[in-house]
Amino acid sequence: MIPNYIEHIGIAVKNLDKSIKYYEDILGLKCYAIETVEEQKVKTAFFKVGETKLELLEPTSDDSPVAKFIAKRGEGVHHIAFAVDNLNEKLTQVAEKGIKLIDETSRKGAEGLNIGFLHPKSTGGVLTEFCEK
Ligand code: CMX
Repeated sequence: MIPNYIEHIGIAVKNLDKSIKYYEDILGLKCYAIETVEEQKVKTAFFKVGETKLELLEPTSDDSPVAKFIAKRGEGVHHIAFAVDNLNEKLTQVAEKGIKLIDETSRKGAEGLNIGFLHPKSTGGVLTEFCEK
């Protein structure tokens, strides 16, 4: 299974406004969308860098997976998302190869994408997301 490209890199932040300022003022990128994903308990901000995006993730509650991540590890790179075709088929394929899935089947993520996560404990410590338009 070959992913098409890196769709986005997720970055956990404590304060979205403060972090947006860094990416805009220092790196010169432009935030093109801010979206709250209720199901994931995060507020997101997106930047395009070529074909790949950066997704800043601010937790919206203390029991958000991102709040837990920041409490344990601090701010920083949280996950890598690969664009794939036939998402559910790809999740099944990697599970058959022994990878632990967080999502057995796809669910809805930011920007209306279908998403599915692989557990970092079976991917060498990198929380991995597959997504499909
Ligand atoms: N990257 C790497 N390792 C991670 C991690 C991450 N993002 N998040 C947690 N871990 C590690 C922890 O450090 C911990 O390791 P140790 O046992 O060695 O300390 C282990 O995984 C278990 O972590 P935990 O804090 O006990 O948290 P949970 O098991 O409750 O949850 C996870 C971990 C990955 C299953 C959960 O965060 C999850 O389901 N994530 C997917 C959903 C998500 O992250 N949504 C937010 C973004 C959504 C979006 O992009 O829209």
